Amino acid sequence: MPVTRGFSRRRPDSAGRLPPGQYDTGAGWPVLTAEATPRIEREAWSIGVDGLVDRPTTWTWDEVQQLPTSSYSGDIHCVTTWTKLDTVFTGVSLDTLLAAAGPQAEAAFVMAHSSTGYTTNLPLADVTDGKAWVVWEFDGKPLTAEHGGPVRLLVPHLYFWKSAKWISRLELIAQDRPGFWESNGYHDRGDPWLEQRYQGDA
Ligand SMILES: Nc1nc2c(c(=O)[nH]1)N[C@H]1C(S)=C(S)[C@@H](COP(=O)(O)O)O[C@H]1N2
Ligand SMILES: [Mo]
Repeated sequence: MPVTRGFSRRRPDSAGRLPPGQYDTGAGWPVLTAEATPRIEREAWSIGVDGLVDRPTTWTWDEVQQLPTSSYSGDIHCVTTWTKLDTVFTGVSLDTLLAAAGPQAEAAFVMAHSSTGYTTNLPLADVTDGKAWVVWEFDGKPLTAEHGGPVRLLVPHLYFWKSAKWISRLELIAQDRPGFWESNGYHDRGDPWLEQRYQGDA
């Protein structure tokens, strides 16, 4: 079957990797922040896992560095239609944090909290089994403040609003409740391949 290659700004490797309605943003990385960018020293940062867990646990920057590191190599997708291909983030898997805290049987959702007050909700199943990280490096360099440094959440298989910048707390809950953007019209789950952009989308 003949294939006609039309004019395209897309890099060849974007074929098949762009979810519907997304474009390849190339080398750029847009910044999307609802609040003022906080300047948080690594030494002042910590993350807590609490709510419906057997062992509520808080890790400081030094303590999180002692955990086994884990990297993500792949793409990220923003609901504003940019996709960034071939990103590399390094941090720790949420599986590691959750295993330490011990989710209770009733825990079914996670509310991710930023130290700024930003929140986003996720089914527990979307942040377990190697699907989510807290990360402090992008392309081998410390994550910059504008992109959520020192440490942000990374849930790359969902639209990027789920990846809370300046992450400080993961609260395990039984009943789903909307976070910041989910209360402002965004879809509850946000799967880019299903184009779950806004409430009412599939
Ligand atoms: N704390 C916080 N986290 C946030 C946001 C925000 O406004 N505040 N914006 C979200 C949205 S809509 C997107 S697309 C990504 C943007 O991340 P970036 O600025 O690193 O591209 O962060 C997400 N996490
Ligand atoms: Mo976004």
